Amino acid sequence: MSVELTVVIPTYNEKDNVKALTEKLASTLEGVSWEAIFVDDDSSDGTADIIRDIASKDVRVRCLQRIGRKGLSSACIEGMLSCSSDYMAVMDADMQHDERILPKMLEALKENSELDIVVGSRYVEGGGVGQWSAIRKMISCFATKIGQAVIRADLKDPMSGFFMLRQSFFQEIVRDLNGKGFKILFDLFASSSKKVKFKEMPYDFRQRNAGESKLDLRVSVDYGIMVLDKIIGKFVSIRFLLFFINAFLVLLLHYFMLMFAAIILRQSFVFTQLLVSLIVLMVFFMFNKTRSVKKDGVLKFVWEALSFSSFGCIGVVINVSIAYCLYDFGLTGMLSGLIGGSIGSLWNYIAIKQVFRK
Ligand SMILES: Nc1nc2c(ncn2[C@@H]2O[C@H](COP(=O)(O)OP(=O)(O)O)[C@@H](O)[C@H]2O)c(=O)[nH]1
Ligand SMILES: [Mg+2]
Repeated sequence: MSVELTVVIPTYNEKDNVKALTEKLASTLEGVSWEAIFVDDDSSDGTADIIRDIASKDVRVRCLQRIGRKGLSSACIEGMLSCSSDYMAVMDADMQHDERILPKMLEALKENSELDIVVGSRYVEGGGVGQWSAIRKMISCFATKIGQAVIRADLKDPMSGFFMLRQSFFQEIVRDLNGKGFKILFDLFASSSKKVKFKEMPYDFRQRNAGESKLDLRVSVDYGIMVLDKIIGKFVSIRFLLFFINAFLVLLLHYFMLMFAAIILRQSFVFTQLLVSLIVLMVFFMFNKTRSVKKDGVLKFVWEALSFSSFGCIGVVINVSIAYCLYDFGLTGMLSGLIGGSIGSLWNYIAIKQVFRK
């Protein structure tokens, strides 16, 4: 019998949730021919081993383990690409999404062949966000408003991570997806060239079952970049624009700190340039780090900071040597410092990003 519904579940450090979720799926989807694909980004807590163990006893379960890659949206896309069923659902592993509405979502898609997608919604009558703090409610509301404005659809919950869609609709737009960050539903709507036909189905967002949320500042930054990409991406490459903004801000910081240090410290040119370059390197690291203490633990974070600094130090040596040569040649301290800083930043951007960005 062929599989009718695939449930794609992105996981990162969810070892205590996968078994319970599989059991819930099995009971709620009784009578449906389903499969579950867990897409795990090489969790450090052994989530993939647990999924494989479940899969060895239940043929409906599969583990798609990705090594060296990260990201909720791209995990969902790869999960969906790996299945051939007519209908696909995406949901979190932590039981915040109410699996009991899956059969109703499936029914809605089967009944109405015009529908592309059914969205599990917290913001329609009957839905809710549970016990969120006022600040999280505010941030979500803000992100929702921006999302609605960009996709120009009356979708009440464009930030939802819980939905079911038709394989044919996914195939139509998969090549246009951005695939970055957390907001896959927004990506689907914003990438579709035709008007998406959708229906929202209410559910109450539950408390996380076990483990910790991976939501952090990076998620908001990625969302901002994706929104920008959808608005102006047709005219100018966002990566190109970000490169320039990044380089400009680094140089501005370098310039002001150099000025400040020259006035306050009154040390030799080489010492000042070295100190400023190291501080700028650390600021650059904080903005570009891929690991977070919350998500990956202290050890991985410190390891990335150390390897980043060692790479960055090569840039600093290049930068200070060039700056010193120019200074010795007769250029002013500020100009020599800035030229050295620019070359050092270029090294940081190209070399470090190649090594650390995944
Ligand atoms: N594969 C993969 N899954 C992720 C990643 N980040 C988060 N997830 C999963 O995506 C789902 C939602 O993440 P969660 O931290 O609960 O976000 P929140 O509900 O907004 O707090 C969970 O099942 C996570 O395990 C990632 O980088 N890769
Ligand atoms: Mg969650």
